[in-house]
Amino acid sequence: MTTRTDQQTVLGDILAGIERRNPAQPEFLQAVHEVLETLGPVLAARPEFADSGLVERLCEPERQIVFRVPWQDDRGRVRVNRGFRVEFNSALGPYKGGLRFHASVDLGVVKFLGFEQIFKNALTGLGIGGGKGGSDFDPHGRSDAEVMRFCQSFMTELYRHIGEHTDVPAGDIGVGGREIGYLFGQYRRITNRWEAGVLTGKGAGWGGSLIRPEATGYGNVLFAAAMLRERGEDLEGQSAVVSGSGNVAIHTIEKLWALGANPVTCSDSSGYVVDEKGVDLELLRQIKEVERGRVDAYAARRGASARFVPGGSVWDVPADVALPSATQNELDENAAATLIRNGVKAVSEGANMPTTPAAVQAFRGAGVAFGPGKAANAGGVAVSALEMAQNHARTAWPARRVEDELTRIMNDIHATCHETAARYGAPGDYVTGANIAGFERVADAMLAQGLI
Ligand code: NDP
Ligand code: 2IT
Repeated sequence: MTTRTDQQTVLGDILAGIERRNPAQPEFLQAVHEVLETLGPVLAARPEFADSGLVERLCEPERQIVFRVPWQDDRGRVRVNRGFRVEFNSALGPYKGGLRFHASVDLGVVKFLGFEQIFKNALTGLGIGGGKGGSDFDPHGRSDAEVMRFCQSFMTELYRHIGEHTDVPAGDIGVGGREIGYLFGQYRRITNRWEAGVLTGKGAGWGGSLIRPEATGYGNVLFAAAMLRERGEDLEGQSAVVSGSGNVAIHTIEKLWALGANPVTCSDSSGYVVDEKGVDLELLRQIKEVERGRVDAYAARRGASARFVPGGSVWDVPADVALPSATQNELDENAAATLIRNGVKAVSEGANMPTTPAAVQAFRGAGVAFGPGKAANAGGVAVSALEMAQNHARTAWPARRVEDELTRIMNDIHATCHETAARYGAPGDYVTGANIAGFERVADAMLAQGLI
């Protein structure tokens, strides 16, 4: 009989091997570390997982594709970027996960995102494997024509690796409806196929699902509400601090208003805005979605209630609930200490891995309800899977049906994480619950499918 301590030692050895083989990939190692440190109890209870090398297999992507993306800017200058697609795990379905266009993208970043995606997608209960991709292309300040040429060049290589039954990309940072349109158009030209299910996040008029743009932010707020409900509270009247001002942040703010909460901030990489009257959603959408502007413009146009703090930390703003919705490692232990001092009750991750390990520890130690991204932001990919289902059936569901399904899925994920944490001796710990529940589903499938 193996004990949890034995298993933690085995996991420590596995981790050391992964660190040796993947130098200079700090985000990937951080994501792996955070999962492996919670798996001891499940490996002790299910020795067949440890005996079959499942953890080692799960940490090695099935396939990693790195490619050149040449394109021409508006001045006629030739530019070269690097493209990535990491097809991490297909035990539960076709690889599924977004594409990120941001200057910081490298193989380690894509691997961290792909690794997280395996467990997130498993938690949705739907048939989707894990993958992620992107490029170090920086879309800031680029014209529509430049973005289109870049997307066409990117897809000219990517098309051969993807397909509705193989690998289904979607959006992430820097990739929204505009980019998915250009990517889909190029895929269709090259393949001469109307293969709607090859990409998700499409426009509602040509194969996209209603509520997909809203799904990540809405889902995260529903997850936060479920965590509060578990503690006998709700979102009504609670103040909320939100970071970011992109797809996830905007729809987080929208759902917070709808549930009676008061979102008081948004941010971007230049600083944050705090608005005493709560964020004016219409103005924020006009600036971000129509004008593709920055949050300082929001403060300038909003009037006396709002102020822009250049370069500051949005987590200095006191609130009952915090919803990090920008990027990885944006909330560190100093920020956590400030939030805790200011009485935060719940933290729910709209972004992927926005909270540093020390900050997660601080929240756990202070008894703050903490929803890890792989559970809390799974609503986006869940509705992507519903988009694939609609594409396959050549139908389109009404918004109400999609939103009802999203609500059910988020409540199910919350319940699964909560029950799993309790079953494995960590009551109230959603990190352990999410990691073990996601792991068990993928590991059972891999075990059944032989040495893959
Ligand atoms: P967007 O590109 O729409 O918005 C990203 C926002 O985050 C912008 O406000 C951007 O500001 C800010 N941001 C990005 N990088 C940094 C940085 N290094 N420092 C500070 N701010 C930064 O992306 P999304 O809203 O789609 O994604 C946000 C997060 O949510 C990401 O972690 C993503 O992986 C995650 N996510 C997204 C899903 C989706 O469906 N879109 C699903 C699940 C998770 P700036 O313009 O200044 O860079
Ligand atoms: O991180 C994520 O889950 C996403 N960017 C969405 C992935 C998807 O396939 O919809």
